[in-house]
Amino acid sequence: MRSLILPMLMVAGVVVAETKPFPAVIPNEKPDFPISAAMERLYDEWNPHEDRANELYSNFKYTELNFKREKNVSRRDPTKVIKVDGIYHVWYTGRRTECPPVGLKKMTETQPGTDWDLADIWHATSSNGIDWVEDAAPAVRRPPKPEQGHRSICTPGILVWEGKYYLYFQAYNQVGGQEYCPVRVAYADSPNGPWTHHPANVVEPSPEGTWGNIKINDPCPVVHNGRILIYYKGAPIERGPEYVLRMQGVSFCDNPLGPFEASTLNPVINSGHETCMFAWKDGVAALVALDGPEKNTIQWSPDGENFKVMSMIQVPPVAPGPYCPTTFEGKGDGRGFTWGLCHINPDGGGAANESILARFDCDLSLDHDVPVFK
Ligand code: AAL
Repeated sequence: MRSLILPMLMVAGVVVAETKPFPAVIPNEKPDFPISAAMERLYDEWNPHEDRANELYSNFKYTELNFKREKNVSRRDPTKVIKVDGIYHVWYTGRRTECPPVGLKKMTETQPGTDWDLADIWHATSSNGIDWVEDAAPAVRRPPKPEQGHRSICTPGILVWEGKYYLYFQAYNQVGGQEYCPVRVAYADSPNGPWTHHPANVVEPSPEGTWGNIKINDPCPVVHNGRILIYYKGAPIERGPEYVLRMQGVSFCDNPLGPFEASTLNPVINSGHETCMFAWKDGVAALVALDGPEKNTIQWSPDGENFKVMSMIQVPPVAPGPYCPTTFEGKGDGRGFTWGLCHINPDGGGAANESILARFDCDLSLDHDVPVFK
């Protein structure tokens, strides 16, 4: 609300606020003379000192990873990076097939429909976060038929909880536009495995007729207030323009093997494609990219359910997996991150080509004395 002690002018009996030119030195406080709607917003919604003073704003720099590009080999949707005994670890969707994706109508038992079809979960390690070495075989393989996920397991999210490791992933029996896809989990005592498939679904699509009733994509675990939160993208049956696709919800549990209980407020993010949530101060932040009216923003929520847009970002990483250890500490002191891995579709088509992994560098960290990439 505009201050009540505005300088007033009497014009033909009508009281109007005195206008003034906007000063060259941007005032710290909202001026008490008329300003435009954009300048009102600058004070009410944003920060008069621009994004350089905004801790949740950053630019992003990209570097391709050192993996050799091979025909019909795809790497995408990396987890967060974790560091254990001085070694960085990441997991991702890995596809090695006899041909490129042939589309949903032509796919066969051995020919993939999409880039994430006929996939397993692969693992790579690094001593410096720059040079990566991929294991010789998948870390978690598709389970045998008829177990859920026998066609493809993909788009993993890592959780470190009480000294154990949990990989959540999309589990498809059939990949396609309208196919049922719950989240499953595999667990291990070491990041090097061996991994054991948990035999039940841990996050189910939401009930018939609701926003996430077909698939749960991109499971993204965060620890907040002593609980495990799994964020995900939901997809309803596509029945025309009234359906807003690609919103994100959250489920809670105290046990990493679930079953997770959905927030009654879902969806909690109205935009975005792949999920990227991380602990920030005593709440949860989300990097929201690619789709929806609030794409290319960073948002924050004190409770993990009610998010506010904090910054607008340019060229954000796609499917980001940041290195942010505080995300699993659950101490209410999330410190953010300065780098991570993401994927790129160098040939343009998201579902029809091989993807590659890249490293991004940024400054979404509370631990930098001197801001970089702002
Ligand atoms: C990804 C994710 C989900 C989608 C597809 C594979 O980047 O959003 O996992 O289903 O693309």
